[in-house]
Amino acid sequence: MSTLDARHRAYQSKLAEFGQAHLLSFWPQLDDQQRSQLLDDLDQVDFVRCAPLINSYVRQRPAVHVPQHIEPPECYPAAGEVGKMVGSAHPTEYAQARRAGEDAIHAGRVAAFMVAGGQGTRLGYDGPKGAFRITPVRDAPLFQVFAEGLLGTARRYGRRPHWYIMTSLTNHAETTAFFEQNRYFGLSPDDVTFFRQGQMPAFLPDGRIALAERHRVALSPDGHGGSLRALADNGALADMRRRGIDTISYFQVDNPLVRVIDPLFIGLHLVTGSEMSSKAVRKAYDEERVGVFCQVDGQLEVIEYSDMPDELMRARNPDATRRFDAGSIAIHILSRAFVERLTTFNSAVQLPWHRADKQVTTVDEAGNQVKPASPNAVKLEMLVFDAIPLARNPLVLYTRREEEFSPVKNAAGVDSPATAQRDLIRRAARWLDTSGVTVPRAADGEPALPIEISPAFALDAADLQQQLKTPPVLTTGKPALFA
Ligand code: UD2
Repeated sequence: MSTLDARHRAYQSKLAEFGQAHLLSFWPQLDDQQRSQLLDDLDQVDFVRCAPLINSYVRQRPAVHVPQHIEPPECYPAAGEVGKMVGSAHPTEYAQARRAGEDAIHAGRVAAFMVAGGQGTRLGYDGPKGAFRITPVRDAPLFQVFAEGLLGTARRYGRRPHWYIMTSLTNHAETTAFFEQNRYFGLSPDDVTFFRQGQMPAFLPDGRIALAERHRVALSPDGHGGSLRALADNGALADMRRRGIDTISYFQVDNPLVRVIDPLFIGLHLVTGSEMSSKAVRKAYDEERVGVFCQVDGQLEVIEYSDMPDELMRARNPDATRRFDAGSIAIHILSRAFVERLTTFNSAVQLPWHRADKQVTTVDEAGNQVKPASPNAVKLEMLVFDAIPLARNPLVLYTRREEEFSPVKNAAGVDSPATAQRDLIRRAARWLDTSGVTVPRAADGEPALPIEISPAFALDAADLQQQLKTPPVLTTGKPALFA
């Protein structure tokens, strides 16, 4: 019997046991290559893990837990807005925290961790999102911006942090090839570790796993919450232990303004004994599509924008400011020991699953592909911020949006390449202003030239001031590059 036949037989009984025998219904019509592809897809499915989820999340909607008390949390103010931390519970000064962060970076205890396994559907870009070109002068891709953040960190703090990058099955090969083609953007291949996240199948409402084609299971990444398990399963946590890394700086692939390694944030995390720390910005408007930090029945949590009760989303304080104003920008520091605690086999914690009803291309009984006009399938995802309530001493640090957050989500309009580029230019102009450089401006106050500051050249305004030996002369309309 061929290996293919043996695998087929094994799956025949396994799928029957799990009520998923339909996945092999087109077997007789498939050629050997397709058969092998189908079996490979089935290998990606953890049937034991899926079985209980089908009952509790797919066939019925999970019961919505309505919290009793939702309050705004206490957050650390943005650096620059207040000199000292608030509250008697946090007497340490920011300067001291920043030094602790710098020491940890210098000692090689900190790694960068980027989640880049998403499908980037909204942007409509065909390829890994990090390959999307974003900077205003060099047209450099997102990946390059982050790589240069690490080069700038090495220049400033004397140590180049290791970079872990989570991809998914669909974009892994393209991502690694892009780094190779671009010679790792000045990093060394030894500085970067890529690994793939887990996959989950899409389910039909009756609990059957959907086929995307006659020989393909409808699989998609299991959400950025899958990153914690993926760090463990792919040996990244063990690798960190070997390298002496105990602190993980987590960010998303879509935000070119991110500070990939921020000494103040890292230091606050360390001096307060936090296991998971998060950055927030003040929300731009009530309906902004960011999760909101809340104190839920006494515990710090993120409530996703789609789950936030309308009256709370719009609630105001007596002074007319927004009551729930701390928007999550998906930047976190995690202690390695915390991720180990959540993922170690004996005491592994399952993050909750989130159900999303999606339009998924499937096949009909004759094997023809069907593109649905409305949601026809259920996808399940884990979200990384669901780890916050499991952490000891979690904290939230406000930061200034214009300095650190302008994501590329949509092809046009809000959170698009155009707004991210505008914000990169505005930030560069502000940093130059602080350094005493005259920035030509148009009548509306916007910088009158494209400006780009590579994070390898300067990480923030103070860094730029030090780096500029002679003040440059900027000319209207003439692109200015600091790299
Ligand atoms: C996320 C947050 C939102 C806010 C916003 C800030 C959720 C549900 N919402 O919104 O509260 O903080 O970001 O920009 O998280 N990814 C993976 N694997 C996956 C899914 C996603 O690596 O399976 C990565 C993806 O590549 C990207 C990031 O996670 O880097 C964000 O994913 P998204 O675009 O689905 O999140 P979004 O915009 O709904």
